[in-house]
Amino acid sequence: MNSSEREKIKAAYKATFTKKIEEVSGNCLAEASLLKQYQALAEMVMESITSQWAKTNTLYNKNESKQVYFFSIEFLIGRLMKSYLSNLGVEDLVQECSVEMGLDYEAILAQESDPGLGNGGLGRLMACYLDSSSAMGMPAHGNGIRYKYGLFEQRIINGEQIEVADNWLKNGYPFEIRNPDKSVIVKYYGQIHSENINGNLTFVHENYEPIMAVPYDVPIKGYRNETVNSLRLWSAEPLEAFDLPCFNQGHFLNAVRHKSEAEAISQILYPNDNGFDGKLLRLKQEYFFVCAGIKRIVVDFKRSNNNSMDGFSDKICIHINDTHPALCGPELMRVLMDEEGLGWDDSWKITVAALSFTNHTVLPEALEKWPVDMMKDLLPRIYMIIEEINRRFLLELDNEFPYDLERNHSLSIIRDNYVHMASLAIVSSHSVNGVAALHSKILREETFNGYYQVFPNRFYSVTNGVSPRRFLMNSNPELKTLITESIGSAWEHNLFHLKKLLNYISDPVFYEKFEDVKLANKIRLANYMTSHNNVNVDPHSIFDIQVKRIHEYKRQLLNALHVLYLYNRLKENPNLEMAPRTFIFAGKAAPGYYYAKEVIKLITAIAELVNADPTLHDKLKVVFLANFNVSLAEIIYPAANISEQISTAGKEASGTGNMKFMMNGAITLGTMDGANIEILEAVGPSNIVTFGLSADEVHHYQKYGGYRSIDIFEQDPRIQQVLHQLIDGTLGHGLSFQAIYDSLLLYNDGYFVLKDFSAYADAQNQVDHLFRNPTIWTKMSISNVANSGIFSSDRSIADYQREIWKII
Ligand code: NBG
Repeated sequence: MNSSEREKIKAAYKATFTKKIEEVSGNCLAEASLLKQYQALAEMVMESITSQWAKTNTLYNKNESKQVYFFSIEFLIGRLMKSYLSNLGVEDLVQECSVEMGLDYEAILAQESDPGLGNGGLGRLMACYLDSSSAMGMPAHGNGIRYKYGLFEQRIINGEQIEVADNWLKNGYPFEIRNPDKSVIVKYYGQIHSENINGNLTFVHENYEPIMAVPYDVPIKGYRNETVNSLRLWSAEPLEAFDLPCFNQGHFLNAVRHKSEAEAISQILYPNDNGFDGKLLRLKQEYFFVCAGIKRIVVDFKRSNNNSMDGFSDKICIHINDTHPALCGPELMRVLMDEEGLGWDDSWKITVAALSFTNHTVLPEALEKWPVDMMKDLLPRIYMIIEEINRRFLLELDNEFPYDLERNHSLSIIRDNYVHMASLAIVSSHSVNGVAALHSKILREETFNGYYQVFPNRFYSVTNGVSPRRFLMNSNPELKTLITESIGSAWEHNLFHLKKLLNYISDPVFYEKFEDVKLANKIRLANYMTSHNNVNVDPHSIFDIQVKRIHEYKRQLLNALHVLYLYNRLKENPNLEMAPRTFIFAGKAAPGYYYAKEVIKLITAIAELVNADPTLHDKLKVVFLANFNVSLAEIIYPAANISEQISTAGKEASGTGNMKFMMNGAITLGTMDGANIEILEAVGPSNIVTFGLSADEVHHYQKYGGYRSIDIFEQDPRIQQVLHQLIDGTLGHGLSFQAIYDSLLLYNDGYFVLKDFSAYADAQNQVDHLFRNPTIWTKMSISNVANSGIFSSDRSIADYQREIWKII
């Protein structure tokens, strides 16, 4: 495009935007608020996407290519405006025009609320997979719940986490289209009876409570291509908003009660990450989006397939993201048998061929199981089908492993009066995969070993990935420009091309520019910390960052104890030679997770102690950033020097923050856990710092004992000092962290914090030495960016396509 063409396009954009402002606000541009400016821009974006969306849908409706549906209880999509603009290829233009019109582009974008429709990695992974599928022109859609209130907003008040409801829809959401014509009725409770209709045994559901599932569709636009896939989020509504007879009889409250009971289903996201909350409402949610999603898929499929279900599993993949959508198995069976009139065997064949399952955790407390009575009562027909699936599965087991009653019982989907959702998902899917090599190995050898012996060919491994568009190009535009200037733009479509950066590893000019980019990003984060935390930090200090959900297994505690130890060393020797350090933490604790909240309190208490101490001469700073979410994450990753990935080995299925940090040039300081192991393989041992027990060692201790935390305590004066400080008032008058202290000593340190402490302190020392040699450090940092191609979610999607969905 030459410059006069560009000027013409800009003039047209400005005119349309001005007109749009009038339409959405009834005011002229000069008087329009930032919110109205954002809404006007959002409408323009939707207008330019919707025709491509319609075209994509028409193409898909012909059923020519196989389509994938991700069923997930979470989709942590983050703000979308920037992605849309950049995927449309108009971001520069809009930014330029905004400046020329005297508007504040960044402030306009900041009007968008961050849809908190997920807790953490599991939901964010889905968002990255949708982004990648569209970027690769692959038909894949999301199917989930449109929570009215997403994950709570976290405030830190007096050092403690306070939860505030996240009313993300308060100003409306411009990127969704409500499609009430595609609503589905979901049936709960009631009774089932069988009838002989035309010689066929038919199951009839009576006296059920109907709830209307109304879909809201969000377009997922591909990067600089024509593909627009859909994220379908279901909202619960009553069939009749108002019970008129009830109202007429004067029972006003009862007349609306039904409405709020129905809406409750999509009202809130359960705030547990890697944890299970066996509430009835959660089970209702799980069936809600499964039932509605499957119904629409079947209706759409049949419409373009001469009203027949033939070839369904050749064209449709239903992907079960963790166990929450495991009811997909029995629900698809129900539809095929009760609504489509197929027999059990045909239905089962289709079901297993259509379903695939990804497991995301091995923590026993996170594995879902529902009481039989609850399931039977709420979902009577589904429960019948689960029983039958199980009966047939046990028969097969009996044939294969006769007389092995104990083992066969342990594999039963229904056991000890619970329905085990992972078992259900494994038995009804043709594939089961873990999310990193180590995790998949643990699934095969431990967690699901019994199933692995029965279905050895069902097990796969696909290492997670993250969207390079969101987590590199859009969040670190300076680095993007530098990379493209150096190696051309092919990497934007194939992240493996980043390897070409290795040619610059000894180029001083590139070095300097690379360091400048990192510094600029650190200054941006430092400014954020000044304005939000009222703490001034030195942007030249090591930005050592741990951001993720707060969980015992992720061991923020290990990090915090080490900070306290470093503080003690500095107090003892103020001339201690060390590079200044800024320890940055962020992450939410589940509201009911007392211990995790204590850890937040501990970190903020340490921050108070350290930041206020002038004798440290700014060598040490500690900051806890409130309300970690996707938008904050986008500012944090580009500014990191150190990426803390210090979970107890064997517990973190993969981690994806580790990949986002790496892509932005942070050095991983990590245990041999999850995808850290593959990061080590990708960058080589000299570009990462690892430490601590291996998963095998942890497993061994857990199985056979032999670890006594008290022994470590008694032998290590550093640990003694730090642990005493937890309870002796050092951290604030009247503040005592007895629960943490007890967990480490009285309850024998279940996450091996003390066991790994010494190795961690050594690793931190190593980091300090490396950082003090800028040439080495920058080289390590460049290597990390250059070798991060494998962690693009485009690669993960390609793996899924090939291995699991068998899309050629
Ligand atoms: C999380 C794991 C992470 C993993 C993400 C995405 C759950 C249940 N699991 O390690 O803890 O990266 O899933 O796979 O949230």
